Amino acid sequence: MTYKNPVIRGYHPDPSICRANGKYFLVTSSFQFFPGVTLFESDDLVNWRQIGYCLTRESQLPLDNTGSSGGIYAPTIRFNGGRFYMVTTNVGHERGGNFYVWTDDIYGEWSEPVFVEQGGIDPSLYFENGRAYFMSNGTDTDGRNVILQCEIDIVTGKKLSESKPLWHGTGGRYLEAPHMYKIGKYYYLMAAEGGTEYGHMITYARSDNLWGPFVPYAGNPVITNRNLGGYELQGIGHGDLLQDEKGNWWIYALGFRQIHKWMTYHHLGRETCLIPVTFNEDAWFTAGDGTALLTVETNRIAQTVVQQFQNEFTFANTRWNREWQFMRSHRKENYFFGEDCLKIKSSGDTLDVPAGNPAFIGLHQKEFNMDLSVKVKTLDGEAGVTVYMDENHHYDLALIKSNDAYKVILRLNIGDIKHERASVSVAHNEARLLIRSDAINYSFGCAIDGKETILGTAQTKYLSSEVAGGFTGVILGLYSQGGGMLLFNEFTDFMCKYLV
Ligand code: 6LW
Repeated sequence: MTYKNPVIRGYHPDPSICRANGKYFLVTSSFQFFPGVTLFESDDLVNWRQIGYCLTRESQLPLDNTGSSGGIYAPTIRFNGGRFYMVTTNVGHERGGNFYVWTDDIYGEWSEPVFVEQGGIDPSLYFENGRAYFMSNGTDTDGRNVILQCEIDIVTGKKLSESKPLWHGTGGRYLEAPHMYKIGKYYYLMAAEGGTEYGHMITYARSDNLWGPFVPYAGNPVITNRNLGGYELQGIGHGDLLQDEKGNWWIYALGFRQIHKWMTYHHLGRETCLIPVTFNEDAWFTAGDGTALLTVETNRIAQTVVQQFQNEFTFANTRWNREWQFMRSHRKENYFFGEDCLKIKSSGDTLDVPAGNPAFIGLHQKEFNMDLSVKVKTLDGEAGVTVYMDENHHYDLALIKSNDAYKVILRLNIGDIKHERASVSVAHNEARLLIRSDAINYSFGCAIDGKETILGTAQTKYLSSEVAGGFTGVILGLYSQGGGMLLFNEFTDFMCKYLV
C-alpha cells in the first residue's frame, strides 16, 4: 500500500507514540492553546483520529500570561503496567516545569500533574523491572549539550538518583527529544539535533547498559531531509520509535511542508510523519533511505488499508472539546456552544494582545487548499474569522458594528504593520465570511444576500514560521472582540473544506 506524509496534518509536532490494547496512541505538543497535549488513536498506523487531550483542566495546564509558542512543549506517552503516562514541559509559567500525568482510561480524564525535579525540555520515561527512569535534555558542567537521566519513584515523581549525563549527541546544536528503548540486548538512546528547522535530524546511540557508555550509530544522522534541495518536506526530526503489532519498526517524527519546492516558507506548522525502520544483522537500525518522503510505498501495511483524511469540518461533525482549542485561559461565560451554532462574547482582550486571552476558539489549518465559510451575526463590537499564527501575524476577516452602521473588514497584521486592507459597508448585522486559500495566497470575501464581494488577498508566507518564528502553525479562529462585552456575537453554518 502507499501512504502520504504527513500522516497527521496541521500543526501537531513533537509526536510520541505507544502501543496498547491492540491500538496505537500518539500525542503532540500544544503550546499556548487549551486543552493541551493533543491525543490521537489509530488501528493501522496511517489513519489517525483525534480522541481528545491529556490536559483538560487548568490545574493540569495553567497558561495565563504564557507567551506565544510558550506553554506545552514536547510530550512523551508510554504504557506500563496497564497505565498510560504522559510526560511533558510547561514552559514559561510559574507553575510550569517537567511533569507527568497518568490514566488507566485513555478515553477519560488524566491525573493531576506529578512534577519531577529535573530541568531541561523534551522529557521521556523508560520503565524496566518495576523501576522508572526520567530523562530530558540539559547541559553538563562544561556547558555541553547532554541527555540527562535519573531514576524516579513513579508514584510521587521523587528523584531516587542523581541526574546523570548519558550522551552528548553527535555535535549537532540543540540536542533534544531523547527516548530510551531496550531492544534485544541493547539499550538504544535516540535524540534530535540541529534544531527544529531545516537542519533537523535524528541521531542515536546504543549501549549494553542503561547508564551507558553509549556508542553512536556510525551512519548518524539516521534520518534528515537537510540535504534534500527542492523538496517540499523538510525539518524531519524529533522522533519516537515504535514496534507495531506485526513486529515491524517505525519512527514517527515531525516535519513541515514548504509552500513550494523552491519557497522555503511553511505556515501550517510542523506535522507528524511516518518513516519505516529496519534493523540490520548487527542490531543497528536505518530509517527509510535516510530521508522522509511525501509518498511511501510499503508492504508492511495491508493493501486493504486505505489512508483517508477528514477534509470537511463543521459544527455538527466536530466536538468543542476535541478538534477546537482556546488560546490560553478562557472564561466559560463568554461562550455558548450549540449543535450548529456558536456564540462568543468579547473578553476585553483583542487578538493583538501579547499573552492575551481573546474570546477565540479555533481549528488547526490542515492543508494549503482550503475553502472556509461561516455566517456571522454581530451584536457587539466585531465577530470574525482570524487566520492566526501569533499576536503579530494574523489576517482578520470580520463584521464590525460601529455606532449603528455595519461593515465587513479585512485587516492584515504582519509584524509591525497593522493595515485595514479593505472594507465593505453592509446594510444589516449579518454576513457570510469567506476565506479561500492555496499554498501561496489567502483570498478573503463576504456574501451579503447571496452576492459575493472579494475584499482582497494576502500571502501565506507572511504568516509562516520563517517570518513569525515560534513553534506553532496557523489556527483558523472564530472570535469576538471590541464593543461593550455585553452581547454575544453569533456564528452559524460553519464549513471548512480542504481540497486535496
Ligand atoms: C520541542 C523541542 C524543539 O520541545 O522545539 O526545536 C520544542 N525542538 O524538541 C517545541 O516543539
